[in-house]
Amino acid sequence: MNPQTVAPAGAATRGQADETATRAYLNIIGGKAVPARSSKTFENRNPARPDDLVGTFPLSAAEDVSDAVAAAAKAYESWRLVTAPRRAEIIVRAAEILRDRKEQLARTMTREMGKVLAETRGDVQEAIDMAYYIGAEGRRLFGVTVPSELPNKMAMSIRQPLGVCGLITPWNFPMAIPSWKIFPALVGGNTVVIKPATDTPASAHLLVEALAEAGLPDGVVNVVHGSGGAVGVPIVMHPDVKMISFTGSSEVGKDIAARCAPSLKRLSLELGGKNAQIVMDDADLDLALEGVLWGAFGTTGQRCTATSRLIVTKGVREALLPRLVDRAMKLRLGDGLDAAVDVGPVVNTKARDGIHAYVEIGKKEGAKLLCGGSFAEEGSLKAGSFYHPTIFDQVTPKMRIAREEIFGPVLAVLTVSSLDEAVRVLNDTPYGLSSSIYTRDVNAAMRAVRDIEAGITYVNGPTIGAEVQLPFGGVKETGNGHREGGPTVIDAFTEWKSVYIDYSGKLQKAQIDR
Ligand code: UN1
Repeated sequence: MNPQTVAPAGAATRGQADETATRAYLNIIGGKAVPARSSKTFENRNPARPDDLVGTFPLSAAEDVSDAVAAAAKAYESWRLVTAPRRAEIIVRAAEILRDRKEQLARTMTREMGKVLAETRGDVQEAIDMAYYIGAEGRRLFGVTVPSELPNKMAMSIRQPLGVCGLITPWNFPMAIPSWKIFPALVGGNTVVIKPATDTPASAHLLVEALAEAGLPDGVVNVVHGSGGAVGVPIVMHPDVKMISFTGSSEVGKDIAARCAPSLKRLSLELGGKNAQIVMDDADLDLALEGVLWGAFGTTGQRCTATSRLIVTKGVREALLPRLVDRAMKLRLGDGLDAAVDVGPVVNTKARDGIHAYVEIGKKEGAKLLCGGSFAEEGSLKAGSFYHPTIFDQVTPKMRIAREEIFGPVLAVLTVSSLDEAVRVLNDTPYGLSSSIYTRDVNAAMRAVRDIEAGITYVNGPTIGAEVQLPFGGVKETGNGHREGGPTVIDAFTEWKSVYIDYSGKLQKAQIDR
């Protein structure tokens, strides 16, 4: 091993502005940049142009996780005693660094996972927003003070850190989602071991380098690169990791939950979605059209919040569908670094195969393919993992393409006769993350807000675009009741302690002295 000091990392990250540069990334453990103990590495390539090697990363294993957890546990002893406002100041400084470096970070992100530059700028912005939001939390971290039933006695509750938090993050929001977890963990006084997705290891790494540059003490955040099986599982199973926060598929989430169950380890899960946009007869159809195009095909359909079902009433379907198909077919596919491109590649060829398998399932189930349904291989697209925006009509609620998360540019259209039926169909999946209704009828909108089973409901907006200051998460198999974002994220990353201070000078007995 040849450890190098991580901070300051400005020179290394500035190198990323060169869109052909390849960087050899290392793990970050105890403030040092270190290779995997095995010295093995893996590559991260651009899904639009696989000859573009973005970086090489350590292919780590359980022994590297042990080193990282030991560093985080050591750092916890002093980090927990740094006051919350001082912890928050470091997060705010990191926000300033990210803001100054936004363009180059966005470009690296487009290279590593494909989404278009406007969206990767948004992803970095979401991390900046979260840093400022959570930065202010450093001077709140509210507890409650309440009256005691006994005289001369004070009763209050305070928040305490948990210890070492293990964070496992996905590739579709490579900086935003790590920021949703790292910043609240830090402001709460915890230390962190993070395993970023192997498809997008650079963005989370650069985020942690910004924190180091902002003055975060060594060992407070440690990055271990590698696969879910070799790195994620040892993080989950490590007895010194007190809490796990995971965003990804419901299948993996359930596996993690089972692994946490024997020790009752705290676990915050953000999992799958099968989000729907309802369009009622009285909707502004121009607006609904823009909404569904953005919700279904933005991020190439690879958001947890993506619109994967369009539920239309009979009165508007004939007016809406031809226009939707026409616009979907006109979306320009290509390298997300090109400003003229609307839709980038899907994250890798395995994901593209999985999307295509669902399209075949949809056809077999009897749904009618209106557009797309194939790999996009025209001209320069051939080298990358591109998929044509796809729309299925005549989908029924029991079809697999109406129920299962596809995580790609595939939209299923279901037709209904009433608001009640629309809400029933919307609710008829195992998931409950995001949802939307387009209507001009305030009564219909309010009933939808009341009756839809989802963590997020938009009125006259698409299913995507959550803001950091509101709770983010879902019901049913989308999660386990925690919320990221908003004040609620603090609950996931802190433990309540109730404190009673008796200044009566005598033994007082609650419930008995009365
Ligand atoms: C995700 O897809 O996991 O609400 C996150 C949105 C984004 C975050 C999506 N702000 O669409």
